Amino acid sequence: MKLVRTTGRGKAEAQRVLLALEGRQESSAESVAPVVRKIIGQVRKSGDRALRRLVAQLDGVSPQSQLQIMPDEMQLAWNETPEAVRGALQTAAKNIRAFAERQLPGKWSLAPIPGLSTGQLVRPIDAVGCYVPSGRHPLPSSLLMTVIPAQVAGVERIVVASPNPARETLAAAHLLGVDCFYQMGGAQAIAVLAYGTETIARVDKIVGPGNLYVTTAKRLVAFDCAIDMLAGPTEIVVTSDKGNAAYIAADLVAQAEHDPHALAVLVTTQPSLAAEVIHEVKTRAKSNPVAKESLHTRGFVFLTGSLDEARTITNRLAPEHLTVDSQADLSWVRNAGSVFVGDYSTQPMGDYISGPNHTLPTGGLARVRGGLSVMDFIKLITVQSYNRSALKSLGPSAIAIAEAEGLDGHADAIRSRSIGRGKTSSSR
Ligand code: HSO
Ligand code: ZN
Repeated sequence: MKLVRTTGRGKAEAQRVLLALEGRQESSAESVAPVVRKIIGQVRKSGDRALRRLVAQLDGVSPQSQLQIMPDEMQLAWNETPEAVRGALQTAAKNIRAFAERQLPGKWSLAPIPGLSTGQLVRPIDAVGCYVPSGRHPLPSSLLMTVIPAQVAGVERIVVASPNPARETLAAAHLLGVDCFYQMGGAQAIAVLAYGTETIARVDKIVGPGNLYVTTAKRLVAFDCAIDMLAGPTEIVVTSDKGNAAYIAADLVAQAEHDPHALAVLVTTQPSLAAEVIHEVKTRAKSNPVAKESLHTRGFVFLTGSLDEARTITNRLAPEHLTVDSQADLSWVRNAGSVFVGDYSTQPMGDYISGPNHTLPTGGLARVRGGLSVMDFIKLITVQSYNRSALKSLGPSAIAIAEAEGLDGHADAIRSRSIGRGKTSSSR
């Protein structure tokens, strides 16, 4: 990890590092965009035929096998999954579901004046696609994290796409009762979800993490099909003066092992903690080549002159995962995807089992949004209902604004309900 001092002679360099990190999302997307655009074009033009070819070529799915995975196959995967993993998946699912249920907003109504009722309805999106990557590691946990909030929201058609899904991923799908699972991945899967083929209907929104091809495809289809967010490599920031160096190092290594481009940062005012963590990380990453690489290139320890500065830097980084020392720290946190408090709240617990979603904003997106939630799968539809006297009471104000905007048709629509008011004095 690279030690960055924010005081003394290190100040200017620290600013440069911070500025670079603030703009970290600008990715290598451009390099793969032409290929991805071509794949999307082929799927849109030739549908199933193109999909078959691309899936055979790029996902290694044999041309004979069915792209749709049938429920009995998922059942079989469940049966063959070790008891301990099944139990763990059940516990995780229960906690993720309870958390999502608590997040679900309700319908309500409000009467600004007698005779006018305004309110909101909560409606699920009709159809969503959950992308579950199976690159370096199969991620059954990501299936739980995307499908469960969609189910809690009441989404009717949930389509899961995953290339070469692992047994555990299929088992997780069985546990949740997923009935629409396609083995397809990469840009071709995103294209199918966004535009459909002769046999697979399109969805309204695509969620879930993915590699550079998936992310680029999501960006390219985003005008035609909603997406959750453009998720980049995993990030961890630990902002601590009192934490245990070994625990902090273990958490840094844990998230760093996801990706050679993962970002792992410690922000502290304590030189001794900085030194200990750097030392511990070195030892712990030895046997973990991916973590070793990312910690070497994208591992930073910011040693600041004050707590205030440590907090400002943390908020400027707007990390995906943030660990702080105590509950009191929550008061200064403004930008973070998910916060972990204290020595025992190790981040992998959040990745798997606690309940909050692990699909989180990266690349500074935590400045403007939180993690995936039930809110990503619903719409708030507003409603208003007037009786005649309420229209009479608020109508003149609306007419005044309509006239100020020069929109006579608007004013007339209100007047036509004969609420007993002619043109206002300001009318032309
Ligand atoms: N830390 C990842 C999620 C994950 N970890 C899945 C293990 N499996 C992004 O939040
Ligand atoms: Zn993780």
